[in-house]
Amino acid sequence: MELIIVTPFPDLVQSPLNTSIIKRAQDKGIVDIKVIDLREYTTDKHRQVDDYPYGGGPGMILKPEPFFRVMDAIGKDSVPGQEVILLTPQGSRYDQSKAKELAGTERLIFLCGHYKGVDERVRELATQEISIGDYVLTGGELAALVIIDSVTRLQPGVISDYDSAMSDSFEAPGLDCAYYTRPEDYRGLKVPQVLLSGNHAEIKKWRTENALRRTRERRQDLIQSIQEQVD
Ligand code: 6GU
Repeated sequence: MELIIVTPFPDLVQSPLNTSIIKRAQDKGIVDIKVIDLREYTTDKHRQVDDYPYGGGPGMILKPEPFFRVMDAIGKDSVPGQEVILLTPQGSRYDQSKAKELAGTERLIFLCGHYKGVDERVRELATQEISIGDYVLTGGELAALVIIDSVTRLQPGVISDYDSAMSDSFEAPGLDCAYYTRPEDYRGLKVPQVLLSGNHAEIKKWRTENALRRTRERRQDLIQSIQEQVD
């Protein structure tokens, strides 16, 4: 899978991409991640990527030309089934089912918005617009990283224990249960006895109940949508 981030701030994404599981996925050749500096696709000597909005008002707007020139360079339709994603708080909200859908795409191109926004014509280049939640970020880079992380871990061979991914919160129909590792007793905080029992049926039952209780306490909205799926 090919992942391309187009941004005026390439430094912002480098360290997360070169660490831990995402780095290993690249080293194994499972994902190929490229970062394109939007400034390299400007034509003026100041390499300016933003400008004042027509009609006035506060804030700067990302200019259309650098984005169009990047897309000319990487081939707008060169990969069948590719998706061009504009990251914006106005996009549709990202979730695990969207992650699964995008995980099956041959090539994803991320266009990162910044400042007050992007020139409306940049939307012509995108096949979809995504937001990662109802809050405002300074730019689309962190959102692109969130999506890249979540689709990369779904690629076969990235996470060694497939079962570990499938029991995650949102893969299983609610939140995940609590986990413990050694020591058994840390400063008086004890591991539930059942997990030390070796009784696999009892452990499974405890985990199911623990997960359900958490979901009820923390995410009533999820209980409702699970209920609606059953009804
Ligand atoms: Cl994709 N971009 C920005 N700037 N803010 C956001 C977002 C994206 N998703 C949530 N907030």
